[in-house]
Amino acid sequence: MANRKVRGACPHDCPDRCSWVVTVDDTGTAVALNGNTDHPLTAGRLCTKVNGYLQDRVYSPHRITRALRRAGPKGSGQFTPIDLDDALDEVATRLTRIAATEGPATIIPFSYEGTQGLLQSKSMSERFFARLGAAEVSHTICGPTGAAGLSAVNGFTVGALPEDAVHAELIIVWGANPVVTNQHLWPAMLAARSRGARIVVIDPVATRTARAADWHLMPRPGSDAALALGLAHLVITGDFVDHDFIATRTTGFDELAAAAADFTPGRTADITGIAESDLRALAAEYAAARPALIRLMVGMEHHTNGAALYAAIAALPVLTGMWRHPGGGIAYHTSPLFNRSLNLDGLRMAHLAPGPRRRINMVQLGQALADPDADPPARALVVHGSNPAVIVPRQPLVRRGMTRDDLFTVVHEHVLTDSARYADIVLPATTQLEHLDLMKSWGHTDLMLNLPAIDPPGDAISVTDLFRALAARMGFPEPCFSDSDDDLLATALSSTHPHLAGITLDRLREHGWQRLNIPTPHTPYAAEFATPDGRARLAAAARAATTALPRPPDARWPLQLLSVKGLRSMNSTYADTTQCARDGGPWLDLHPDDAAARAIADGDLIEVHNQHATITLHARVGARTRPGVVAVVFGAWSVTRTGASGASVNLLTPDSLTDAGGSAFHDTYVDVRPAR
Ligand SMILES: Nc1nc2c(c(=O)[nH]1)N[C@H]1C(S)=C(S)[C@@H](COP(=O)(O)OP(=O)(O)OC[C@H]3O[C@@H](n4cnc5c(=O)[nH]c(N)nc54)[C@H](O)[C@@H]3O)O[C@H]1N2
Ligand SMILES: Nc1nc2c(c(=O)[nH]1)N[C@H]1C(S)=C(S)[C@@H](COP(=O)(O)OP(=O)(O)OC[C@H]3O[C@@H](n4cnc5c(=O)[nH]c(N)nc54)[C@H](O)[C@@H]3O)O[C@H]1N2
Ligand code: SF4
Ligand SMILES: [Mo]
Repeated sequence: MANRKVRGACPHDCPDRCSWVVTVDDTGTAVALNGNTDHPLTAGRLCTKVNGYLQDRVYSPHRITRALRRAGPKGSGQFTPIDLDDALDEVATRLTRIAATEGPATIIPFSYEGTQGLLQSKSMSERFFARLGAAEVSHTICGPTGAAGLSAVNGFTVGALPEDAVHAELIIVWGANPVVTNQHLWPAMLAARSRGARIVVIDPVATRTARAADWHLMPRPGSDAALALGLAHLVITGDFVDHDFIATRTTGFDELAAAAADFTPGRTADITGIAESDLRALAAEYAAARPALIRLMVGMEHHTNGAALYAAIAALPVLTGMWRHPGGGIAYHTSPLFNRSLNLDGLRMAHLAPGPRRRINMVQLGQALADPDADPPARALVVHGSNPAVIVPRQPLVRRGMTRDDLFTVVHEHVLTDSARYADIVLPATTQLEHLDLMKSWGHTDLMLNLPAIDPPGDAISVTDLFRALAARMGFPEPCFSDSDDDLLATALSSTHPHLAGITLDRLREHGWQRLNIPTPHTPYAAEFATPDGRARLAAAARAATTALPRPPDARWPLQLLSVKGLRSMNSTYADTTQCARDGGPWLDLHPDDAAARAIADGDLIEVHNQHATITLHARVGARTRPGVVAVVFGAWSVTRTGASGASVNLLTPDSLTDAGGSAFHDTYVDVRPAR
């Protein structure tokens, strides 16, 4: 029998959402995983991380294929394999008892973006926890802060489509690192460059994208609202504004002009650390481009004034009328196009909840877990598709909570992550090659079908099967808990929204993906904005002025720590792999002035410390950051595969919130010293 080819899609929390093809031999073994050559953005290429998916996850010797019961102290990683049925019985019995005696609100489900498949992450599990009346964890960590800032001005977050970058004459990559985090968009930017466009990067760190750009500006972290208002001031005083656009499509111009007037080039230069001459040059270049495109992603939102930064930036394409032009304006996430068109409510069935549910902000999971006097206290934690012991800020508190003996913890995983080590019961999860799923994208507009290619190894169970099995054991009578994965797929697609017109399951099966019905090029605000009166609200950008000033320095912790995404890891996924360990990291990027002041040389082992914790890393001394700013790749686990202690950066981050309730990861101040 010849090899079979099965179409699927990468499950990761990555805007590229690659389309892939799995080659399966006649023994049912996946022998190759390749990017789909038919998909325009994927263009036949996956990435460094996922090229290793077969050996690092699917067939990894470290993969969990049996259920495990804890056999040592929490966190020790000592487990005994048990039968899957026994494990499911135990989980069902414990959750039933906790719900009956302590109340269902003491049960905390924690899932995040390990897989972005709608079936695996947003269907049966959501129905189960709604029906149980468990606490509900708000997914605030990635995107909502930036989205709040953009929609405050535009009324909606979707702007230009990333691939329309090719039409731009100037591309400002503002607080984003596409060469690492959005690799399949970068070629569209390079195509624009080959047609004469310039690429400018605004980032306090000299990222790979910054190094590949035509011009790199390095502002002080968190000073971008001041930068945007300073540019707005130059655009207004230089009369680079689009008067007709302002008169017919906006409100609040006078408020914005008044607020921006305080951000003279001199003062803006003082606040941002960007030279006055550079500010003037950037404003002139921006205003002259037809059009200019600003690419925003997520990393920049992790400041206390995160939403304000995005709102201030949103003023620039409004003032200059950039939204009139294909490829002009701002490109941000495309996922709302799917959210509004697919039948997600039908998947989730939130109405199954017996009443209003307790809400916990995921940023403050540590408080919910560790506080014995919380009303109510946490009694169970059920994790799938996430690694809270690494990705949530203020880890000392999260881990203290996860160590509690009176907390029953279940983790559904591929490998023994930091979080899994704290579990009472670990359940083996299927990988993307072993389950069906429907995938939306937050970086393009193609809906994708992921077909299972191989059988799950051992006792590995999908998220949908896991929660069906628990619902059956717990006696939930609703027929929706018997829906098959095919039923769920049909539910997701049952919508009359025009974006889905012509998209059928048959077409998805045949091609692997289907583009939403969105006009190309996409000029969403050329005629009107998505606000009630159709006008952009410039007053929302003006309000950013009140939070635009940087925090005064603190002598105890003089260095601001930025934690950024890594080339060889996907958040904390793959941090355990040998390919990720290849460059010897994680490294702390340190400016030569800051290194010299502390007698630290390149490559030295150093301690990074603040009031929360101390972690040990190697210093990488160079001009990759501004003086006073240090940067580290986020995602390392505390316990690596070899058992050595790694350096999880979230041991140092606070659980303070952004102005839209997200995580202010970058609100982290530290000092460094040579390791003793
Ligand atoms: N290889 C890889 N790809 C990924 C991921 C990964 O872990 N690895 N993660 C995925 C996920 S979940 C996400 S959300 C995206 C994130 O994608 P990005 O947002 O592109 O990535 P980040 O590294 O979080 O942040 C981008 C940049 O913001 C900069 N920044 C921080 N503070 C400021 C500031 O105040 N001003 C300015 N101008 N810049 C600032 C940082 O220095 C950083 O270089 O990437 C996705 N893609
Ligand atoms: N300091 C700092 N912290 C950050 C960030 C930062 O930039 N700096 N970035 C933040 C951002 S933007 C994000 S999005 C979050 C990411 O946080 P998470 O979404 O939690 O990301 P991962 O660390 O990749 O953890 C996902 C886990 O899900 C598992 N998984 C994958 N597929 C499946 C499946 O099908 N079933 C089950 N049961 N499990 C599966 C993986 O093995 C992995 O361990 O981290 C946030 N934390
Ligand atoms: S992680 Fe991103 S770039 Fe890599 S294969 Fe998945 S979607 Fe493509
Ligand atoms: Mo993210």
